[in-house]
Amino acid sequence: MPASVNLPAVPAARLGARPRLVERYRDFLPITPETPLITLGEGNTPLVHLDHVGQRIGVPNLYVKYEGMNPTGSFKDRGMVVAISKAVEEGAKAVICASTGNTSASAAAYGAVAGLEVIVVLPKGKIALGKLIQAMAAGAKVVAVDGNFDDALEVVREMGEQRDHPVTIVNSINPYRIDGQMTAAFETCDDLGRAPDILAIPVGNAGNITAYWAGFNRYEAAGRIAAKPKMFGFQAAGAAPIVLGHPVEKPETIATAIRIGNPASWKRAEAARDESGGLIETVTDDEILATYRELSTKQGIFCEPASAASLAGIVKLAAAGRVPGDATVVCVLTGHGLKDPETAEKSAGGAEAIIEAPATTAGVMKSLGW
Ligand code: AN7
Repeated sequence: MPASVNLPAVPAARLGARPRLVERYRDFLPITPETPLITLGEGNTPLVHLDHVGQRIGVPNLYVKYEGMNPTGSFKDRGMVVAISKAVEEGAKAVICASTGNTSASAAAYGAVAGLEVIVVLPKGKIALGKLIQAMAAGAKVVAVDGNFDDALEVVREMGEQRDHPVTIVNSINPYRIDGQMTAAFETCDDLGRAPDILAIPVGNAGNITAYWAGFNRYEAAGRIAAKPKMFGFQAAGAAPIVLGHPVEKPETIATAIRIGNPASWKRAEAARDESGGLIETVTDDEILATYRELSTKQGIFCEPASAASLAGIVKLAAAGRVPGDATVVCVLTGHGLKDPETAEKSAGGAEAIIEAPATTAGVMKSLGW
């Protein structure tokens, strides 16, 4: 018998130590015996206590859920693993999404392993470099359109409706995306042993705030938690349609991931806010970048700018006395810092921040001023 037929299976006990996301939360997901088991090891992301920042702002029970630790570096993998698995189950050959970058990186990776054709429609020139490269590396067809995310999503909606070339949309208007993303709320509760008092989250297309709120509701209904958190959503000041109460024609922010002027899940974000007694407010690019730097330099956590909006919002509200000091607060850090190397480099002082020296001990010591 050829050796390849005899490859040992991964021992069951080892799989049990770090169960697949869709297996761990199977009871809450639309998984059937026919759903293929596609996985890249998504979920199980760290809940990290923010000692330094928590002390500084007077909220000692402050945590981040570091979603940058997912396989493609963002929370999108939780929903994408379900959306792609269901697409395969339902016989799809091609998937498509509009994206500010992370959805496309995730769709490209999961589409690749599932053997699907992947088309990603992106706002030209507005995608952080790491995300663009990820989609290209995975072999997705990358289409850059002369418009913003909202324009790209409109195109994708229409592409999903035409019948000449059947294609499944994997944006968060696909309900399986929301189903999968609920698992982040489940993990947060399982790790804390309860729900947080406040869940802070960046809001772009508003799929994630919708998913967390659905997740907390499902967990409460199942008797796993006794109470639900207040949902605190944060939009970038230059891309804040929900806060303003009307679409923003030309959204602008350094946080390109949430540069969205007309969120698809607008109404559901408002419902999460109102049903939970929470809020959706703005943070400026300066506030986002200050928190982004503090996370890196004081906590060792490197996230992308959009992610820092959640903690930036809590920092701002705490300074205004609007976060109780005894509250357990979880801020979702949605994506990894390596996604946007250009902003990271600029924020850290650019090439000038690098000390040049001869390749000798004496030379390096001298350059350090020792
Ligand atoms: C890092 O990839 O919309 O409110 O096309 O990448 O669920 O849209 C990304 C969104 C927050 C906002 N943080 O989440 C896309 C896209 C990061 C993100 C959001 C996004 P939603």
